[in-house]
Amino acid sequence: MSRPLVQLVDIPQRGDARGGLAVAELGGALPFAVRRVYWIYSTYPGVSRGFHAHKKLHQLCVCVAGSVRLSLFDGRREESVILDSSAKGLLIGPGLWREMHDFSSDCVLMVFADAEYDESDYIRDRDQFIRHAIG
Ligand code: T46
Repeated sequence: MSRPLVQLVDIPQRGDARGGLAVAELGGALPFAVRRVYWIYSTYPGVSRGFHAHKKLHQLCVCVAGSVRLSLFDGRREESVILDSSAKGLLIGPGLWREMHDFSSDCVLMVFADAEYDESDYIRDRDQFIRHAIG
């Protein structure tokens, strides 16, 4: 049985009578030390993003508002997941082609990464990715 591509982690919820509060910390929801955080928001209707893989980067994606569908492809299998809760994070390691589709207009996708931005870590050509993934 092969390992699932979609790896979801629970984000502890510490909300109370005042409202919500979610925590992603090292050793908890975060399995790596964070060196960069970015967020994707105000995505225009019908737009899809991603269409690349990373050679080394590890990331945790949390949809803190709205919803988005993420699809992951390892060169052989494809799996898809809808992120619509700040209580779940999607871990994406290296060697996975990712695409983001169906952004809601209010979607805010927050991404925690274990390295600074480095364009040389990206594989943006799908055929090149497949060769890289399955040899
Ligand atoms: C990923 C998915 C989930 C930077 O200068 N610094 C950054 O930290 C990032 C993330 C991007 N950029 C630049 C590079 C491009 O010129 O911003 C522009 C848009 O980046 P990109 O087209 O790669 O964005 P997405 O939404 O397709 O992919 C992003 C991340 O780049 C990627 O690592 O896994 O979100």
